Amino acid sequence: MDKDKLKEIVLNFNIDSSVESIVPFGNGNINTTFKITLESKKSYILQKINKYVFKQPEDVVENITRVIDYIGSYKLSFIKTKDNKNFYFGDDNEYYRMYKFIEFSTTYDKTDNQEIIYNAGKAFGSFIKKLDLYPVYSLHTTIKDFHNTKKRYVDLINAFNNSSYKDNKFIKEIVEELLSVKDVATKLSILEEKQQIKTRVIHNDTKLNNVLFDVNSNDYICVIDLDTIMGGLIAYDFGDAIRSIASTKDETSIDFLNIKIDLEKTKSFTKGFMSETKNILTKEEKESLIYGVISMPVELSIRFLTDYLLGNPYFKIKYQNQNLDRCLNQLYLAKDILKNIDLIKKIIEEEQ
Ligand code: ADP
Ligand code: GN1
Ligand code: MG
Repeated sequence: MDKDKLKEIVLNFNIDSSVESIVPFGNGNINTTFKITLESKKSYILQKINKYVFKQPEDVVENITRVIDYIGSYKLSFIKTKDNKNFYFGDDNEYYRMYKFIEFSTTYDKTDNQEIIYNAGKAFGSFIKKLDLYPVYSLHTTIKDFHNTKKRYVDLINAFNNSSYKDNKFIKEIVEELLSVKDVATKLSILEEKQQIKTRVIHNDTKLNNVLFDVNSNDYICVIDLDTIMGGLIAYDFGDAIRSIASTKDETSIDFLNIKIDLEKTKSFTKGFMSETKNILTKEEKESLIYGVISMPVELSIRFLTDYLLGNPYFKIKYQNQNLDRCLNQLYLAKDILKNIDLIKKIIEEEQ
């Protein structure tokens, strides 16, 4: 984006000096993020909210505001606009928001450090615990059917049948592989549909790089990227984190044959997560966690492939076939998870 235009946007927020630098920041797949440094040396995060993904950006900001206010003294905080709002609607019809830049923080796309992984478990676990009593239906649904794996299958088949790839042997084989695990991957969606597990406030996007860590101590500072905070099953957050954190390779790897589930990492994350949540979870929620571990990589594989077939409107890509590679990455991970399912189940049970 044009830097002069960005500077103009920044001027609509309550800041006390002029902009010294604007640099693209982080590795998020959805929003467009910049680090802003002022001449006064104060730093901020400016984000353009992705309108294709979030159809009602005002609802997104409202949810985040409510949750931050409810938790109280949360490290992530908005900078208000000059007219006292938590977002700015530009003359380009885009929505922008600004956060205080959290100094001495870092994020990881991947780590082999078990202490950081344990702390990531604590970060997401404590976040959910703090929101245990928050009235779930008072939050906006920012993306409908976000973790409805059953619906994700329907969307994939529609995209495939309507795409120019429908006679492509390679893509067809991937779709068939995904369909071969449909029963086990949609088990959670069905339990949610039948309301057999508690719907609670969850984060819904528990990737490792959505946790800020203290650069010096490795402690977590806070969970960020609260755009999808809304009702869901605890197993979605748990499973999404395991697929992101406990893989031997990161999500962008194309070293497919070496993508495996790392059981030590699974254990460290589970320990941290359960140390915060075990006293608030119901028996059914605890028993459901394993299904999250299976369904989340399958669901994400489906989402990446669907996006690829539609021409990549949703996830940002750095090269043309990236969403196909991401789909394969998650599919290889899902297959290895299924092979190790009894061991993973045992790890979860040991921490309850
Ligand atoms: P996306 O929805 O695109 O993933 P995020 O909200 O996760 O966007 O932000 C992208 C990245 O920006 C994060 O992974 C993190 O590195 C960085 N980031 C976001 N907010 C802050 C903040 N308040 N302070 C420091 N870094 C931040
Ligand atoms: C997106 O925004 P980010 O990069 O933290 C996506 C997640 C996916 C993830 C895969 C709102 O997360 O659901 O799991 O990419 N977020 C949204 O990398 O769709
Ligand atoms: Mg993010």
